Amino acid sequence: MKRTILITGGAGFIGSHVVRLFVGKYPDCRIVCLDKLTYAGNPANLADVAQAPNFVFVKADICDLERMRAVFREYDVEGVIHLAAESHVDRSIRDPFTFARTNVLGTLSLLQAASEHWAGKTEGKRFHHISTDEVYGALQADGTFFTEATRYDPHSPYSASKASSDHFVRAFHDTYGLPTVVSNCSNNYGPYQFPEKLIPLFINNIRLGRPLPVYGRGENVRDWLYVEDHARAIDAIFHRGRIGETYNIGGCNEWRNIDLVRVLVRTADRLLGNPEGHSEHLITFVADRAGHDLRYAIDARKLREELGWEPSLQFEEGIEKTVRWYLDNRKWTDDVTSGEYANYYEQMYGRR
Ligand code: NAD
Ligand code: TDX
Repeated sequence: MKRTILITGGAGFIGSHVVRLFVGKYPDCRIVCLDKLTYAGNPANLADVAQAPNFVFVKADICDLERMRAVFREYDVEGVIHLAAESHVDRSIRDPFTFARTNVLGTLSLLQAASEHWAGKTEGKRFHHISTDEVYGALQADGTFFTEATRYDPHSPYSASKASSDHFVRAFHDTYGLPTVVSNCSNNYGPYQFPEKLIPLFINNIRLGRPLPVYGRGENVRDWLYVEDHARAIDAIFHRGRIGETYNIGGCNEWRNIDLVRVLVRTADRLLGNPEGHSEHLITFVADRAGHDLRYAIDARKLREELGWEPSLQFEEGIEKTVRWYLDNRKWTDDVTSGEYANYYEQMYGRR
């Protein structure tokens, strides 16, 4: 193997797509997927690459500094793509400490292990930190965008923890010369997303005839990107992005939640063979999320102009593929919504 790339959070939603892309595209690189396998991490997401000769799985907690040091030594890690995180805003409102621990202290452990292992020999090394557009706060519905120069203004415990981790990454670059790069992406959708997030939760609820809990009036706007396009952007930034830089990644694809939900209902009803409008009555307006950011929208010009990346899928095509995947893979959703998650769902939305 030519070199080892460590991908943290690789058993989660986006991480599994990044691992799949890298395992297939770089057969000469050893891809070490490190994951604690929290409720959001699922080995089934990696079933199709688990036997590949260049794939290694390590079950570990990024907060365990000694373990991170050992992993860097054992595999002589030369590149890191760091996705491991607690990622759900609603959970962060209920349990901010877990978010501070994993997202801040976990990132700090990895940075420390990388800077010790690479001390004095940073040539060819790279630490790519995966972050979110939520660190920039909220936009009004006024056509403005987040750029790489937008001031950080996080509102939720989740985005505050991600913002803090971003600051630590930049501090390690500026203080210790760690070769870092940061990317901030908008909302992802596609296969293998845990069904607590809007799109997979609603597809599952339509299938089961359960209410679709739209927060507030459904007027919040998100910029949606198909997950494989995010994975391709990470590939471009990890290999060709400039050290010390930040790259925004976005779909140029803004939707008000309520409009998106109507598209989901129409698409799922059609694919389920239901008459048009069959599941519309499931749309239920519920209490708004505390501190709910009104609008996110990314200006991804820097990524396009410097690295030539563009989203490849039209939204209609991406949504069709996504709804079809969840309907064709009911067992995947059923498996991850039983057990502990069933209790969580009940606490959040009440018994259905
Ligand atoms: P996810 O919740 O689906 O997956 C997170 C993964 O991290 C899981 O496999 C989990 O087991 C693992 N993990 C959690 N805590 C860990 C720990 N202490 N040690 C080791 N592994 C741990 O999340 P996702 O949606 O795939 O997001 C991945 C990354 O991308 C996150 O950093 C998130 O902030 C960022 N991001 C997500 C989105 C999005 O729309 N989902 C958008 C922009 C950025
Ligand atoms: O039941 C719901 N009802 C609802 O109206 C849920 C789960 C969500 N919503 C709304 C809240 C948001 O405006 O839908 C929008 C999308 O919600 P989520 O899927 O929870 O995503 P969001 O809060 O926007 O954050 C996501 O994108 C940025 C990811 O979860 C983050 O990890 C990522 O950083």
